Amino acid sequence: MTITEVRPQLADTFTDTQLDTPADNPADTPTPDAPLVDIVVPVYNEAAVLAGSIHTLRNYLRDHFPFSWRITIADNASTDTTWQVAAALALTLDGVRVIHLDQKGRGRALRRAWTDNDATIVAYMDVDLSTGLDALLPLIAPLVSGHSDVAIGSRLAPGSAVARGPRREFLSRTYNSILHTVFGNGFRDAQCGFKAVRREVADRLLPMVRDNEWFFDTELLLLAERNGLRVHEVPVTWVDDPDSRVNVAKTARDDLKGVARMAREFLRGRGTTDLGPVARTPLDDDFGRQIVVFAKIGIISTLVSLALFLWLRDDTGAVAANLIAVSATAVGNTWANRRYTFGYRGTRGRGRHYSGGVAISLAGLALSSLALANVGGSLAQVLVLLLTWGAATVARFALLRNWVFRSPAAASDRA
Ligand SMILES: Nc1nc2c(ncn2[C@@H]2O[C@H](COP(=O)(O)OP(=O)(O)O)[C@@H](O)[C@H]2O)c(=O)[nH]1
Ligand SMILES: [Mg+2]
Repeated sequence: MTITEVRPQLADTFTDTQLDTPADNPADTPTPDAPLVDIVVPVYNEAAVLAGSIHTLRNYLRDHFPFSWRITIADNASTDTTWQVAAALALTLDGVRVIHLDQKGRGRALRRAWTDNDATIVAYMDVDLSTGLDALLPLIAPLVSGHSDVAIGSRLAPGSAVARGPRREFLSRTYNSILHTVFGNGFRDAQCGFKAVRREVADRLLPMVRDNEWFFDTELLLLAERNGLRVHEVPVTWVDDPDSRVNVAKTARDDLKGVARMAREFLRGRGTTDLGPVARTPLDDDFGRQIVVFAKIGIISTLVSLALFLWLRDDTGAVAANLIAVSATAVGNTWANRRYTFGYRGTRGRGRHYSGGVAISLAGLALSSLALANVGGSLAQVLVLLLTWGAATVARFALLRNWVFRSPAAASDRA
């Protein structure tokens, strides 16, 4: 793709009702004027700052941004003069348009503005311009090049510079730690009001996103990662604007409910979709990574099994203690290898994976039981166990890799 300076000529102003007619749905009828990037500015009762921010953003885009662009102001249900200000801006400024929704909710506004869109990349930023605009190009460029699918500003990534109050800082860090603990996600800041996504990716993911308010962002990111998409994180300079539309207590409650809902969905194997041509193709062979991750998981489950064995041996006898110790880690070991070593997340192939993994554990168990039955003495038993478990582990890796999780899995299988 060449980088050209294309000034958008669109200044369409349309309302919610108009958007519902197919002729007004630009996603269905791409126009030659379709910009590469559409930056949505969601607003709710922002009459005081809207014009200033749109001018600043527009001047920045005109003077510093190498791709073609459009600004979409997305107003829901403002009760001040936001709509009038927005409509006037759209009428007088090239490259600025406005949409209106009757119902509140920032997620709802983004969903609508991103769906009814003919741009290749859809983005959004908060109207208070808390994020320094110099982060915009690093946000968009990895999506233009195809390197990433989703890009987010981050106030918690190394290199970011953040000025905000202790309460917001604490809540943000706590929330993101909870996310990380529950989902093991790779992104650090789910809530920065500065994000972009390839529209073809948005088209696949948005129908799965249920939230229409503040949890919308988190849900989108979790779903992106779950479906094997790449999320690019850009450290930002953030100067907080204390004027806020957020009801912190309610939003925190809703966020926690959202986390619980997503955790339940993921545990049930849901949250994956057929990404079609948008899916990332897995590498043919990532043996080195697989074996190191497998070894880490193996060490943890061996330590757990060994502790159980030593704890139970005097009461149950060595053979029974071995049976319990190995059985106790068989399922967890298979779960971890399925997820981390071989990268499967959804339900597809799950039955086969678990029965294969557990069958291999049982074969290892038979081997170690036989050996145990023939030795006495505490040290000898531990040595025999480590040897037989070790041999079983080598066989386990070979069997998992070449049989149970035959690699490379098709992208849709991994999902
Ligand atoms: N369209 C729309 N935008 C909203 C809504 N609520 C908040 N916003 C916008 O979302 C952005 C972030 O809101 P803000 O109050 O600055 O959030 P904070 O920075 O987390 O305190 C601003 O541009 C708001 O105008 C809403 O219900 N609908
Ligand atoms: Mg703000």
